[in-house]
Amino acid sequence: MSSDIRKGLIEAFTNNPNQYLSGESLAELLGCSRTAIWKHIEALRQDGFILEAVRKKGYRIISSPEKIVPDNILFGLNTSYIGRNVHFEETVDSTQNIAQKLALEGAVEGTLVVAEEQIGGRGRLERKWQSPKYKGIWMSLILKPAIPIMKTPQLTLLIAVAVVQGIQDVTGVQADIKWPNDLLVNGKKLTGILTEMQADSDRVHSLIIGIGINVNQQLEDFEEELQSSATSIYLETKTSWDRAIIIQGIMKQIEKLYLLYLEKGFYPIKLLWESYSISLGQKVRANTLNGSIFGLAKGITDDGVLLLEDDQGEVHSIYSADILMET
Ligand code: BT5
Repeated sequence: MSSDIRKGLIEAFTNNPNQYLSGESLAELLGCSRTAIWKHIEALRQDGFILEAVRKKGYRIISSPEKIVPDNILFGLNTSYIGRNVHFEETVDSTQNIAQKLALEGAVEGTLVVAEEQIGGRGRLERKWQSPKYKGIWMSLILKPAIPIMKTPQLTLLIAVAVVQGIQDVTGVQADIKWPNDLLVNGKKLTGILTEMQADSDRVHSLIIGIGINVNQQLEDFEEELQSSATSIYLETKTSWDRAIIIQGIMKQIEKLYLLYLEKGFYPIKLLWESYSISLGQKVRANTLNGSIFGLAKGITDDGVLLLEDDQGEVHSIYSADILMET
């Protein structure tokens, strides 16, 4: 069956919320027969959509299915290109690997890879990222900004702001950002972001931005070593959440901030980032691959690099590190 008709149907229902759309008008809109429309409506129903059919009025979608399927993300998504091309899989090693491959094959900007489960989910420095089935959002987004490599940290910070805002819009949970990529609630990790890239010597071809969000985990869903350091939206709100709606909220914020970034540069993003940051103005320890530096987190540069002033007054530029907050 044609996936264009399926996409078109979902878009038509999205654009006409709560309205009945007749088989005839849908057939005309999508340039196909009424039988084709009927077949696709039945297929949507089998995939878990709840659809109402009323004689002489037409069809109406009452709810989309609970499992994450691409259609759930598409139904109600109001972005123009971020997250509109969804590549979904039930179980993967890492969504990053799939997005890397798609980017090499020329995937369009805004392509989103989503999985219900990762068995080789990773953090920075090949650390493990726990990604239990049906519990969280494990996704990778492909962006293709025409920027030099040294500016890519800006995008990690942009995504962190967008994810904070998206989560807050949909669930009310307010997370803080710990430089560069952690979203914390009361000091516990809710989200991790991993930026990888495909580039030649000075230009970025594709950024592959991995976002892992703990959504519906209960405490026992976390492996023991994370139970005191991690949290989920469920644990913060005592409510389970439809992950597709959260993805939509995040895609909307990413598109908004990304367009702002492309038009106005990093400055407005930097201001927003600073307003959500808990690292700035604090004494922190930065564990880098070249050793550990203790000092005052003074700010971030226009490239998204952290500035740390040690006790001797020397200011260090930190490109990549784990930050420990010391109180
Ligand atoms: C990160 O690394 O925080 C980036 C995580 C990115 C995950 C996404 S999911 C979709 C995409 N596909 C992937 O394969 N990855 C991306 P880092 O700052 O290095 O933190 C890793 C550390 O966080 C681990 O060593 C654990 O201590 C902790 N951790 C692992 N799983 C966690 C979870 N689900 N919730 C909270 N903390 C976790």
